[in-house]
Amino acid sequence: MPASDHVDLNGFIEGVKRRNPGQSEFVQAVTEVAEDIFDFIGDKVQYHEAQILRRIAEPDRVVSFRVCWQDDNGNIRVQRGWRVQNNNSIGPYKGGIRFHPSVTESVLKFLAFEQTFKNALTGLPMGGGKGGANFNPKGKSVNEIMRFCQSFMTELYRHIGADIDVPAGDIGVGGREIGFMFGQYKRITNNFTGVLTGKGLEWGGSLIRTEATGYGAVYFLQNMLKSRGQDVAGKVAVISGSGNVATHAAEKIVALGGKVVTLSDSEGFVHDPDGITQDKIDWVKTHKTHRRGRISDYATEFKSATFHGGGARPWGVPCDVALPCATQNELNGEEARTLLKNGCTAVAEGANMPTDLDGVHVFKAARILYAPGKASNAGGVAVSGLEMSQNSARMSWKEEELQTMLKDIMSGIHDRCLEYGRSADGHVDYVKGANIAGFKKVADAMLAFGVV
Ligand code: NDP
Ligand code: 2IT
Repeated sequence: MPASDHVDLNGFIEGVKRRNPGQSEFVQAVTEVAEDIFDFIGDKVQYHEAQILRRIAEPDRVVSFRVCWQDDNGNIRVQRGWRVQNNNSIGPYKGGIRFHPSVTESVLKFLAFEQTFKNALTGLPMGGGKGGANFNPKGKSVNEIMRFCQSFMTELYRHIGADIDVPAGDIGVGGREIGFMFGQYKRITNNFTGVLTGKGLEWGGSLIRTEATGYGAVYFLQNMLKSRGQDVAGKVAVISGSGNVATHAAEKIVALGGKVVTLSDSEGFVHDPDGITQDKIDWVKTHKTHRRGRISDYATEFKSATFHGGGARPWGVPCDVALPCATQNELNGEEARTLLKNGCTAVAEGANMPTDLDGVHVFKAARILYAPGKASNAGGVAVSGLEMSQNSARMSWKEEELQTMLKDIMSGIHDRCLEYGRSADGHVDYVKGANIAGFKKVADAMLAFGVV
């Protein structure tokens, strides 16, 4: 066997750390995947020889650029923007854009790496990418957001294209921001093409894209529960976040007869023991998106709820199922143990890498139903893939057709996790299943291409 980083897991991780100094989120994401892949490729010499994991863990390219814009007071502001194109072996780069002050190259590299596996799991032809900027949309006027989006796209446009790289939304980027970016792309290139997804319905968007990530996460949870003869109906759910993914996950839990008792934002969480009903979810959507308000106001609006501030997280509230839907590393090992102690038996991640490595190990060891984001939150990018298909064919599918496709894709991902994650005693390690199934598809394509 030729000398290879793949021979020894610790040596491989040390190499990743050495080559990516200070990039803890990226190292964390690669470590979680490598722990499973090393077992799988132990007896598969072709993957070692071709250094496949080493190559997937090195982005094809990282583009970084300056984004200048002018605030409402006339001050010139300078932000940093990026697009990480991780891997396009099975299709054009595809993944969201995040605007948040915590965005760094490390965060976007971890997200683009995860996206590569997630997109492979959907069964659709999409590679992995991610972009964003350290821009804080909070407290900015709509005009400031528009100017920022236009400036961001004035650089990004040269790196993307319907068959090259197709961005979408993520934290801080929703329909409004996609509109501003698409408008600027079209203006610069004079090209009306499916270069972004999450577009408005009037200009090439797909039905159910907005709902797809949250709904998909609950469909995945449903699939996991079914494998143990259970259902969402009657289950108490703890959810973090109060943005796109959290509110739509909550909506689907409620529609299926479950009870949602928490939502959160970066300031804290609300606990509503009476249940967060559809009316209350609608209020949250309007309050957070259109009024850009805080989740703490929920407890003023609805007297049944209490607000827990200081950045408190909801994992101490007793529940049957938990859905972390806010951000990375929002659930640590201790919080994972608290969830288990309080009776939680299933976790479906709506966010990307919300559970830290300690927490992942706690859930894996407890053998609960635990779905990693790359499997359970893939519904969003899956419907983005369907938006690309509709744009290419210049047609649009009906809502019922898309709902059926989303459900089928989520159960297909569940099947893929079973194929590679089920052990001899019948237990399913969904993290392992998702990592191996995603890896294998990308790896086999890379083998076909030779050394490129
Ligand atoms: P939104 O911007 O709509 O909402 C983000 C939510 O998370 C807000 O409630 C926000 O609170 C909270 N949040 C963000 N950062 C932090 C932080 N550092 N600490 C605590 N809370 C935080 O984003 P989305 O709902 O779209 O995204 C949520 C997660 O889901 C992300 O991990 C994203 O990558 C992932 N995801 C999103 C998909 C999509 O289609 N949108 C697809 C797949 C995954 P606050 O308002 O205080 O900032
Ligand atoms: O993390 C994700 O999968 C997303 N933010 C959605 C990406 C997409 O291209 O729809």
